[in-house]
Amino acid sequence: MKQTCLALSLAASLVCGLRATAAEIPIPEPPKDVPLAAAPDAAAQSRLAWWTEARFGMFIHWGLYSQDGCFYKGTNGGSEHMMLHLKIPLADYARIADDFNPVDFNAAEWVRIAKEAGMKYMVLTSKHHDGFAMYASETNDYNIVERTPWHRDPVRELAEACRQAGLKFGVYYSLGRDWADPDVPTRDGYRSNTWDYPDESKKVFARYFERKVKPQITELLTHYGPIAVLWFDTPEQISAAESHELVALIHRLQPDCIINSRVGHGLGDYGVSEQKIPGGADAKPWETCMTLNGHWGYFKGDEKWKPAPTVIHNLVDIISKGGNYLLNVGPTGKGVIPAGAVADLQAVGAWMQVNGEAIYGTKAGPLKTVPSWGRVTQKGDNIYLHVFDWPKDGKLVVPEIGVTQAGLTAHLLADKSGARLNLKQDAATGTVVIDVPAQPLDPVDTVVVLQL
Ligand code: FHN
Repeated sequence: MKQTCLALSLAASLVCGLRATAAEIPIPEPPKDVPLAAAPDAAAQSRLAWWTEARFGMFIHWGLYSQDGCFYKGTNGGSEHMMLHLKIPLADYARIADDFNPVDFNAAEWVRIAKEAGMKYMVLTSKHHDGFAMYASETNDYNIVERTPWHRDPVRELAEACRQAGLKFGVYYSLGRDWADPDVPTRDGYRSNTWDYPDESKKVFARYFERKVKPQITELLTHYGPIAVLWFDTPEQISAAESHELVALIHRLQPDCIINSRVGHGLGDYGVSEQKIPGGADAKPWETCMTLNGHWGYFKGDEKWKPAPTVIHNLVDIISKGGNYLLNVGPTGKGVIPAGAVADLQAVGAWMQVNGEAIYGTKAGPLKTVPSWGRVTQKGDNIYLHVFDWPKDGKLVVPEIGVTQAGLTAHLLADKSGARLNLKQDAATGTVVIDVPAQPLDPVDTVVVLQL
């Protein structure tokens, strides 16, 4: 009797465990980011030159969790963390690979979508928290080439397609979370695989670091040509010495590869701001990474795409504060970027086609205050006034540009005639008032160029 009750209660808990509702499943919260310990030195600034010019990139979360939109056997897994949320045994989760066959994957198509959106770099998940390598890893066979019927290497194909299209290619790597390895502890086990490997006290990060992290970072940096970015995630229990060792390894293998701050312990070339845009500018380089809908990995049914105007305003806001924008798409298990995401990115690309000059290679504008009508970026002697809210009275007031000088000129970036706009500058305050047409050229963001 006792045995039967026990069996029934275990079965019930398993079924209940698998039946988590979407409401109970939290969207992954960002790790507590450690700010960069120091501003980039000359070598880092040199490495970052292309990245600062690029400003806008595509993040791609693609893995076994994409197979059925973060659902597992009909149960909502909530996100790319579905293995954790549903506590799917590794042996069962690995079987997703048996049917993972993205026959519609086309690297050139993904790169075309990114390029036409105005994106200049791409970062693909090479290994997410589930520990499954989305490339031909020699460290173990738990990878897309050996364990799926597809037998292809998307890191190789995307790296090549990016090179051919003139985009930079980088890889995301989950550093302190790996649910396929017995030696990856996290704080109180909160993001560990405690269902296959229940005893956190037995887990030794250094063994995982030697057995998997270093060999995989080495093969990513030696088998695929130039890797422009190593985008680490969730450093968790890595030690300072291991973070330093990892940075040294990367610089030894590919000195030009830039590293984000989630390599841990204040190291890295730039800081990460996940899903949020900081209030003010930051002297140190930083990047906002953001989902286009509500999920990183492809999530069945999430069609809540950020409208293109929102994406454009986010991009301009970020750059006006000196940051980069890494915008995420989650392709399906068949290797297709969802149509809603593509349509969004096409609309962003149309705006970038006309206004890219005011984005690429620009930095935070010279204004002391954020104008009520929009944002300001700068490149050399050009100040780009991004006007979101067009003035009703035909007068664009630019407060305190910090310089008062004769010879200031203004024109509409989208007006190919370059026709000058009348302007007046207050000698005392430096405030400039520009006479602008009754209607904006672009309802989302019309750019007025103020030339010093
Ligand atoms: O847990 C991950 C999450 O799945 C996703 O990869 C994001 C992307 O920055 N990083 C972690 C959450 O902060």
